[in-house]
Amino acid sequence: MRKVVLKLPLAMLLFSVLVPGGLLAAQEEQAGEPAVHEIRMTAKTYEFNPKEVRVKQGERVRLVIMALDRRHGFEIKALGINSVLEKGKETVVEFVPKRAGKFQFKCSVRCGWLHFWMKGKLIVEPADTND
Ligand SMILES: [Cu+2]
Repeated sequence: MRKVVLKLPLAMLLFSVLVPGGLLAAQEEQAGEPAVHEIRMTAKTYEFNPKEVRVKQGERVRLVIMALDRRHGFEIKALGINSVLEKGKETVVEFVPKRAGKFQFKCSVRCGWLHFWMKGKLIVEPADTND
């Protein structure tokens, strides 16, 4: 019986140590920091998933992209973004889209004969004007 009583607080302590991300997010919200729109993506020969990413003008966007099979790249020329995606790692690409529109993203590391077809679309919707 005594063992159980002793173990429970330890488990709770461990849990709070293991989830600092969640605690951090809560702190950010309290401080009035703008929310981050996080989107997880994967890249593999020859496609991005999702192929179409929808965000809002003026919001902070965080793309977390995992290259599954080899090194790829992620480029949005119009926004001056170009990152190398190392195989098996998550690459974080953060930006705030200033204007609405459709922007092509594509692989910027030659990854095979269909490399040039490895692309997708970022759709930036206009910021809400009715609030
Ligand atoms: Cu490529």
